[in-house]
Formats: sequence, structure tokens, C-alpha cells
Amino acid sequence: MTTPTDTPAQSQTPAQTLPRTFIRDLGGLAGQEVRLRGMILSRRDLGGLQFVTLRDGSGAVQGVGDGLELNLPLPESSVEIVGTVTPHPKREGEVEVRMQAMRLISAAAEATPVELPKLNRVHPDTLLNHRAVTVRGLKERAALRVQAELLAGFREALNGMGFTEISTPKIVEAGAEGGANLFTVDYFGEPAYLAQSPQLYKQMMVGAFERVFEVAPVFRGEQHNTSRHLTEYLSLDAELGFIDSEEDVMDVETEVLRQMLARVAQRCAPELTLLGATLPQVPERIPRIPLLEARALVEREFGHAVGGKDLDPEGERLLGEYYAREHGSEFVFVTRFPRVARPFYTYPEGEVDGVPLTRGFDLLLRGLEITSGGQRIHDPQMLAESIEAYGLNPDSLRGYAEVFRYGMPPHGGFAIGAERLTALLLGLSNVRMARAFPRDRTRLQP
Ligand code: AMO
Repeated sequence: MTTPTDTPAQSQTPAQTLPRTFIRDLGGLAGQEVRLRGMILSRRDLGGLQFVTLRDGSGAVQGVGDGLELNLPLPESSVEIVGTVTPHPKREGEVEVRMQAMRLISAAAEATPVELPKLNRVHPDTLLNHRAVTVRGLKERAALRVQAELLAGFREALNGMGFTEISTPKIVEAGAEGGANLFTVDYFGEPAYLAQSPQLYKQMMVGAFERVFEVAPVFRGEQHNTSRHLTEYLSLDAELGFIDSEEDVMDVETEVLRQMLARVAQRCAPELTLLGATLPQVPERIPRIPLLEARALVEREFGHAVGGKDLDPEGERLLGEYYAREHGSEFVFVTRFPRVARPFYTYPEGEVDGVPLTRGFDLLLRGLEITSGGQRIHDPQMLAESIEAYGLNPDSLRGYAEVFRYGMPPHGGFAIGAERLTALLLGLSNVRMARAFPRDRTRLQP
């Protein structure tokens, strides 16, 4: 084990009584003596001159020692450094710390499996296999830091708009979203499922609070291994009563996104710079286009004909490209989804060319879906008919359907996939990097 020797200067000097300074606060302290604590991201000993990059929870800084009598410990060792803040000789506006002493707090027993300052050269699978330690990399943690501010912004915006935070079961008797991607749980010998969405519960809670939101993981047994699918992801859900139509829901989501991004812009400048990310503008009114028109548009503008009931990923990409170019908006709402492409709870809305439509919408950002939402059915008779039309078992939806007989206002809501939003804002190529410990078809570790 490498044990650095404490320099005599460090023993009983006033430096020891210095309070700890966090790296983020060093900027205004040039000329002052500080005491830092952190982990060694990298280190070099150049014949008597010692260089370390120290990382604490708030940032990273270079420390320089001249002839310090110490053996630099392995990277990721925890140390305390006492030194003087000085302007960085090469990087305008930055500071470094001239180290007088370094004390080892907790030594790393082994070198990390990959070098944390060089993660951009490492294969993503290797990064994820060693995620417990690679998540310490400056860019990897920056993405999660931005996500934390997005979540705080989501809560702050909705709290400010009179929403109440709720917490609903993740072990459920029936799926909310349909499809074959339910995870089964053995619930004392009976089958139960992991919640695909808080959908049914957030609707029920509209009856209590009128405006509700939830931030919680949801589970989807996605068979496909793509760069935008996880089997466990963080769903940012909102639901509100007394709407006139889904237009009100889109207005609320627009305002929530504006506040979320404003918070990130204000608090995450270092992270955005580190990641080379530019935040999109949230327009006053995000453009809205009905799905059938969107399909016609990508065919007309790009010659891309879409089969099936939805827009395919390429169609979404092209639509995003079109609205960015022609309307200067990186966001676009796709509205009036056909009934076959939406779950049973979606409010039906007329038909075009024999295709029954709904008041359901998606929101695309930079050509990828980040949200689904819409107005919901609140009339008990209409709901019973929908459950039947979708071939669902009314018994498994009993507790949900019941509440509509006791009275519900017209309502609707939306859910944002937190990892997709984070990845798109930051230009991450894979949603896995927007989750500390991603779960996918083949990954349950670490
Ligand atoms: P939906 O199923 O479209 O709608 O999901 C909402 C949003 O969640 C994200 N998302 C995913 N992210 C990562 N991995 C996945 N496997 C995954 N699946 C979905 C997407 C998507 O837009 N109850 C409705 C929402 C509502 O109407 O309020 C729902 O869950 O960003």
C-alpha cells in the first residue's frame, strides 16, 4: 500500500483549523490558503513536481506540489490537501492549488479497471460493466447531475402550479399500458406485475387533489436492445383535472419544460460546457401536428412512407428535422393519434378516412419521443365500452373503473421519460448513460 508521508508543515499548523472548502468555490479565493478533501482523479510525479487532479462532489481542480515529500497514492484514493489558490498558468479564468501538504484519508487498494480520465476511449459495454466506478468520471456524473436538476425543476414547476406529489404502487394487479412487456412477480403464489406506468393511479388521485405528479421508476420488459429503451426507467408523470381538452395538457407540459430547462441553464453551466451541450429553446407555443398529417408531411417532404399505425423512428427523426428547419423548434407535439396506437384509457376523438382517432399526443425532441400524454376517458359508460373494445379483462381493472362511477372531472396528463430527455438534451448517444445503474435485456449488474 502506498502511504504518503505527511509533510511537517501539515502537523500542528493553523491550516488544520481551516474549514473545508469545496472545489466549486475556489474561483474567488486566489491568494488564499484552503483545505480541500476529495479523491485523486489522476496524478503524475515529474521528478519532484507533483500534479494531481482532485475531484470532490462539487468539481475538479489541479493541485501542484513542488518537492513535497510524499508518494502519490493510487487514483481514487481519498485525500486532504492544504494549499494556496493561484490563477492557472495556462487556462484563463481558472485556478489551481499549490499544495503544501497532502494527507491520505482512505487509500485505494487497487488501480481502477479503466482510467477514469480516459473514459472516452473505452467501449460503452466496458463502461457499463464497471459502472459503479466509471460513474465517477467527470462527464458520466455530469449527465446525472443535470438529470438531478431536471427532476428538481420538474418538481419545482409543478409544485408552483398547484400540483401535489404522489407515490403509487409499483406492484400491481394489471398493466396500464397494454402490450406484452409486463414483468411478472410471484406475489405469495399469485401472479402480480411490476408497474409499467403510474397511469391508472395518477388518474384516480385526480379525484383527491385535482393536480398530481409523481417521479418514480417504472418497468417494461422490452425485448429489443436499443439505444432508447431501458427495462427500468424514471417516469416523470403529471395529471390534472378540469381540462377542456388535451391542448391544456400540452400547455402545462410546455411551461414545465421551460422551467426545467431554465433551472438547468442556471445551475449546470459547468456540466453543459464539459459535455459540449446546447440546450434547446422552448418556444412560447410548441408546434402541434396531427399524426396523420405528420405522416403525410414526411412522405411529401422526404419521400419517407410510413407503414403501421404510428410514426416509425425514421419518420420521427425527419419530422424533428423539418420543424427545426422550417419553424426553428426542436420540439414538436404530434397529436390526434389513432385509437389503435393508444391505450384503452385515451379519450376518443372522431375519425378521419375511417380511422378512429384520440386526444392522445406525443412530444418529440430532436426527432425522438420524450413524452406521451393526452386527455383520458372520464365517463364510466365510455370507459366500460373502451375496456371491452380493447378486449381487456374488466375484472382486473375493477378498482380503477369503479372510481369513475363516483364522479371524475375531465382530465389528462403526460409522462416524460427522464433518461430520454436527459440524453437528448446532452447529446448522449444512449439512454443507458442517463441512468446511474441501467437495466436492459441483458444487464442486471452492477
Ligand atoms: P409511454 O408508454 O409512451 O406512455 O411512456 C412515456 C414516456 O416514457 C419513455 N419511455 C421509455 N424510456 C426508456 N425506456 C423505455 N423502455 C421506455 N418506454 C417509454 C418515453 C415515453 O415517451 N401512461 C403513459 C403516459 C401518459 O399518457 O401520461 C405512458 O406511460 O420517453
